[in-house]
Amino acid sequence: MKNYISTIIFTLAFIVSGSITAAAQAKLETVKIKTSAECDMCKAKIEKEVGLTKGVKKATLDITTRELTVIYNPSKTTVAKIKTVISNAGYDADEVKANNRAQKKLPDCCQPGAGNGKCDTVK
Ligand SMILES: [Cu+2]
Repeated sequence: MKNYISTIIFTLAFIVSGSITAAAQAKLETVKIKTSAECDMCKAKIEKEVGLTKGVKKATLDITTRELTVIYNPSKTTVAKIKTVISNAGYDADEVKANNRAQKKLPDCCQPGAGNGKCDTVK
């Protein structure tokens, strides 16, 4: 009887751990998107907006290359959707241009070409 129970427990544990592993391995993809980020403030904003997007696991922006690396679940979102999020935040995303109104709302130092890390001096 004791063996019977431990066999059941072992089998259940095996099944549970198997499905957890399967879920964790849900196929993730990585995409690099060129943005018009100018400074750390832009970096923080883009990483936050994209990071909160459904299906996005991780978003990291390298401010020296302006490239955003996004790890996402392709069954939950698309690259086009991610680019739209970036555009709506006020930044270019590859071929997708920044949403004009959102871009105008950005601080002066975050406007395209204004950069040079001046955002740090803004209140
Ligand atoms: Cu900025």
